[in-house]
Amino acid sequence: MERTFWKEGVVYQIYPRSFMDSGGDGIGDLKGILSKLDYLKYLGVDIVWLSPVYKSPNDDNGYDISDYCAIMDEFGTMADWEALLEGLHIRGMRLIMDLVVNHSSDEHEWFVESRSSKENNPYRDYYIWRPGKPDGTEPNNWLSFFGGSAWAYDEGTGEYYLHLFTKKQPDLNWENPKLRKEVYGMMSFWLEKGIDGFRMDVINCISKTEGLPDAGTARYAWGGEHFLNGPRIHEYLQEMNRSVLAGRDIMTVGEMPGVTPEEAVLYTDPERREVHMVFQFETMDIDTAPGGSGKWSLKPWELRDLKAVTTKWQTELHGKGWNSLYLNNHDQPRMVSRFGSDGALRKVSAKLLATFLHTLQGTPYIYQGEELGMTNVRFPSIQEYKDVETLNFYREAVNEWGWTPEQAMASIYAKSRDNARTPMQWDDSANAGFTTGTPWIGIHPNYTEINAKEAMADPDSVFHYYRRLIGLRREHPIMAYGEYRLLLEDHPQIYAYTRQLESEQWLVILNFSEGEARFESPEELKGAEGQLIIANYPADPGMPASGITLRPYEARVYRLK
Ligand code: TEU
Repeated sequence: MERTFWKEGVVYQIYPRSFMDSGGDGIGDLKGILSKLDYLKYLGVDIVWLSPVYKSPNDDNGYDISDYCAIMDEFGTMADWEALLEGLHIRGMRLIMDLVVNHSSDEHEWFVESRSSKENNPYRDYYIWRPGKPDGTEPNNWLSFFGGSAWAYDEGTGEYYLHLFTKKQPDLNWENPKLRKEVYGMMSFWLEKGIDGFRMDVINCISKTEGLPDAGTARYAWGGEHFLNGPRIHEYLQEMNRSVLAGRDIMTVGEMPGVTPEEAVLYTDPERREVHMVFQFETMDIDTAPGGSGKWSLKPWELRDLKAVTTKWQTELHGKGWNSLYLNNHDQPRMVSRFGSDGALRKVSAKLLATFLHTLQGTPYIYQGEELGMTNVRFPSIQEYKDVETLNFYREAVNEWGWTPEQAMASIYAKSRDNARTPMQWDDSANAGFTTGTPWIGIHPNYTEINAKEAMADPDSVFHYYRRLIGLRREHPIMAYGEYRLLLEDHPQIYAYTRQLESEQWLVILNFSEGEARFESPEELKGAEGQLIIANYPADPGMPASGITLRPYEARVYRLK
C-alpha cells in the first residue's frame, strides 16, 4: 500500500464561526484561528480542514457562497487568510479548504444573472431551471434535505429552480461544461495559493438523473435515488481530477450522503483518480428510527449495529480504497453525548471513543472541542437555536406533523447541528474565552468545568489522551495501515478487534457499556502475550492471560507478542 501524508495524518476540523473571535463581534474569525495555531500544533494534528470562509450571506453559515474567491467580511480579509496558511505551513501543518459546488448562494453573481432572463442568457444554464408541471405545481416531487419542496418558483421568469438545500442555495448545473470549467478554475485559484487539498461538500449530489423524474407517486418524496451517486458522478470527478488535481501533493475527501462501501471503493480506488476518501453516513444512521421523519426520529443505537457498519467499511475498503474516521462534525451532535456518556463517565467515555477512532484503518478527523470532550447543549427554548435545518424541522414538526413542542425539542436536544456549533470553550472566563462581545450562539453552560485551559493543565484530561494517540500514530504505522479483524462479534458490551501489519499485531478492547464487562481471549489469541500500548484507566503493562474485567467504558490497546 502506498504511504501518503493523508493516510498517516490526523485532520482537525475548524468551524470558524465558533472557534475563536479576535474582533469582539461575537463571531469567530481568521485572526482568532491564527492565535490558536500553537494550540493545534501542541495537540499534534497534521492537517486542518477549514469549514467555509468565503463570502456568504450566511443562510447556512457559509455553505451558501456568494463569491468563491473572496473571504467573508465577518471572518476577515484575504491577507488574514494568507497569514493563516503561512502560519500553518511554518508549523508543519497543512490546510484543506471546503469546496461547496453542488450549489452556490442565490446572491452569487452567477445566480443573479441566471434568474434575470430566460433567453440569450449565458448564465441561465449555470443552474437547474424547469417550468412547472401542467397543473402549475413543482417540476417534480423531490424534498429538500432541509424540508419542503426542493424547488422554488421565481416570479421574474416564471420558472422553478432546484435547491436540494435551502431556497438560498440553488443547485449548480453540472451538465453545463462551462460551469464545470468555472469550478475548476476557482479550484486552481486556491491551489495556486498553496492549499493542500479540499473537503468536498455533498459532492456525490452533483449529477442528477436525466429528466429529473418524480420519486415515486407521493406528493413530496425523498428523491435521493435521483441525485445521490447519479449517472455522471464518476465522470465529473475524474474530469475534475484531470483538470486541476492531478500531479499535486494534496488530499481530497468527498462528503457523500447515502454512499455504500461498494460505491466508496469506486470513489477512492487510487487507480480511478477520483477522491482519496469519503465521509460515509451509515454510522450516523444507526440511531435513526426507520420509516420516521429522518434523523429526527430517534432510536437508541446498538453496539451490534456499530460493529456491523464499521466492520463492513473496514473490510470492504481494505486494500482497495481508504476510510475517513469520524463520529461527529459541524452537522452532528457531540460524539460523547451520543455514543458515550456526558455524565460522570464523560472523560473516560470520550477517551474510549477516541481510542476507537484512532485505532481503525483510515484517517481520523477531530472536530473542534472533541479533544476536550465537549457535550451536547440543551437551550431551553427554540428561540436560542440558529441552525436553519433545526428551525425548519421545528416549524414543520409542530405545524404540520402534529408533534408537540416537547417532542420536537427532545429530537433537537439529541440531533440538532447546533450541538456542535456552540463556541469552543477555551477557559473559564466570561464567554469561555471565545469572545469579548456577545456570542452569535449561546455558550454551553458547562464551560467553567470543560475548557481547554483546564484540560491542558490536567495530565489525565481527554486532551492529553488525544495527544498521546496522535503521538502513537507517528511511531506506529500499524495504526493507519494495519488490517482490521473483528473479534467477539456477538459480545453485547465489548467491541474488540485486531490490527495486523506484516508480523505486527495489535489487540483493541473497548467496553462500550456503563457497567463492568468481561473479556475472555477468543480461541485464536489464546496464549498470546501482550504489552500495553495505551489505556484510559490505570492498567498493568502486561496482558493478563486469564482474561480481563473491564471497568465502565474501559479501553485498552495491546501489542501482541
Ligand atoms: O452537509 C450535507 C448533509 O448531508 C447534511 O445536510 C446532513 O444531511 C445534515 O446536516 C444532517 O443533519 C453539508 C454540510 O456539511 C452542511 O453543513 C451543509 O448545510 C450542507 O452540506 C449544504 O451545503
